[in-house]
Amino acid sequence: MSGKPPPRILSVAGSDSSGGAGIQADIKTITMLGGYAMTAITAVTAQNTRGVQAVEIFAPEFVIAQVESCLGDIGADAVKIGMLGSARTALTLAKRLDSFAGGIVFDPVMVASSGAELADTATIAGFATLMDIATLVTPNLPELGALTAMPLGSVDEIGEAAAALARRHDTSVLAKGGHGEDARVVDILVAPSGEAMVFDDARLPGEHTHGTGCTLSSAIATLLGHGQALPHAVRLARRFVRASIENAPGFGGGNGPLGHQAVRSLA
Ligand code: PXL
Repeated sequence: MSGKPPPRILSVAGSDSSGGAGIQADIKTITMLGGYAMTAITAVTAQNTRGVQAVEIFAPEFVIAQVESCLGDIGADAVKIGMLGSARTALTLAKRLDSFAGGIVFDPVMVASSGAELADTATIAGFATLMDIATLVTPNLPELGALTAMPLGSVDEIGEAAAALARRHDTSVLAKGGHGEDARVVDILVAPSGEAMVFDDARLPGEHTHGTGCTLSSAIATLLGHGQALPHAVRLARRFVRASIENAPGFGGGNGPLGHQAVRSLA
């Protein structure tokens, strides 16, 4: 091998058989951004661009066994957490990662872009323990609303809700505005101190956005693994997501996948 070894990134998430979201989006993203991808699979979905047809959830012990296999040998520089499958997996994983030294990016996945539920009420309650140990939590607006029960009618209100969540769990929060209807996609990054940074871009045309949340969170984890500071990791990860949306292949009859394979360079 020449040069520096790649950052080792562990994705703890669910599998999307259609390759657009979940573990599959994570592996593509981590690889395209020069990371070494490892996985601990929490659940397997039979899924396509139109919806989720079936789900098998793995026992927490089996999820942790996968985490141990990775951390106990190769090790990891950063961890991305997505769909969890159960409250017990959330709690067990939080305990296992409590002493983890690298960055932890937690995407509090509740609902697939097709509308299918990917976390029940107990699992969402279990998110608190993972937010407590996360470096960054990346809720979209519906998730931020569910986690804070605060109004999200304006950029100011979204910033206040993100700051409340950041303070409560001593974590950074990236409130993602992609689920809004506005012509601009505004994401707000709030540090535990309440310090905020706004990322604002024109909304891209097209509805092929299946897997954007997974892609963004695993891109941030990979960039943290490369040693980027959090704000710059967020900036570059957003660029990776936007380039992937611009290169979406248009597959499937529903909300189609991104074109990770086409993003050769962030320059
Ligand atoms: O993007 C949320 C998400 C996370 N994990 C899995 C998914 C999806 C959305 O479809 O399928 C496995």
